[in-house]
Amino acid sequence: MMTSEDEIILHSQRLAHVREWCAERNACFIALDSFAIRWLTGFTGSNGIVYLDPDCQVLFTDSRYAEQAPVEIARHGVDVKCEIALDPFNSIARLSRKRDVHLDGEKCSWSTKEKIESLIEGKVINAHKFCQELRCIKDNSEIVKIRTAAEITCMALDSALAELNAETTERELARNIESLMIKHGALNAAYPPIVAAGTNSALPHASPSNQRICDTNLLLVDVGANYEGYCSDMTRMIPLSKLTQEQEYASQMVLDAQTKAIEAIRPGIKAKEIDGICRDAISNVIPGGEFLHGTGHGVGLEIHEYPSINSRSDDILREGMVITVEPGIYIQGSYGVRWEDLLLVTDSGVEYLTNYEKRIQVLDSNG
Ligand SMILES: [Mn+2]
Repeated sequence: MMTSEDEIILHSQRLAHVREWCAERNACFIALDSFAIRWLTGFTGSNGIVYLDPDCQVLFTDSRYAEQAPVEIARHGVDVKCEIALDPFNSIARLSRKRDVHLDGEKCSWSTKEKIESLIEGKVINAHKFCQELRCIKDNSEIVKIRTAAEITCMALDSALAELNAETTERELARNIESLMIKHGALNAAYPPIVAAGTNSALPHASPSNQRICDTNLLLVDVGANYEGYCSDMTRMIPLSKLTQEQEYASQMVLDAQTKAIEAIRPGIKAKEIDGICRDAISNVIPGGEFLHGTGHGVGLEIHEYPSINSRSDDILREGMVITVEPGIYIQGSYGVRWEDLLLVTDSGVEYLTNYEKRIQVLDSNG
């Protein structure tokens, strides 16, 4: 895979940005998780640590990646020093001198924290908020990848549904969607697809079962592809045969709530306001129907990233964020409805990254 000129500049800029942040507080920064490491350096291996301070940038990894790591780093145009080390913490302690070491506390095990603390002279400081903010505004190369992941998802869902027959089970459809995504260029599914027919749709995170889909009248599909590390996320309701009046009403109400919330999105709006619009629009519209989760989340290298769109969130939406809006109503033991789209926050509103049809009801047999 070729790396564009833009991307080469981007990775160097990202590293420079974090090192400037270090310089401002005379501190060091380490990235321990593969997502942050990939974002900073382009290295895609499963094990490594990126160490940054105002004067130095090092990627530590193990001998399995002795060949891959320098190649990937060079391809992304960053002059990170690559060191193969079984135990990099002594080196990190030496490099850090008396400075504090900042890291993402959400990505660091307790034992790793204790180990670093025992070796360094400075303190270990949780820089979780800084790490979240680093990646929440997507640059052009990231948006292109996320948009491609979304397009692949839509193509795969379309083909998989066209092949649906009376025998197809939830598990088979989930598998078919996944393999079609790979056929269309995805690395894999961004998360295990949720394929929930009939009563299973009442569970927001149902595991696909051996139930035959066409024995039921409605299907919930929550799928996303991973394209070059970047995720997409989308949920569609598929009417299989005539929905009951209540199901049709629930589906329409959730879709209307989603549309209304999306129309309100603009830079500067509070995430909790978007959540409130959905919650106000769908609470108590169906007897026994509950909205069991938050309205949405950021998407990028990880399927769930900053910001969070729920009633407890203090996050503010900003231009360049990629987020989901996914209200749902679930009636225990009966059925559930959720509509989810992936959206890019623009300077004045949003751009839909998932463009897949939304059909509430099956076409009348005589119409
Ligand atoms: Mn989602």
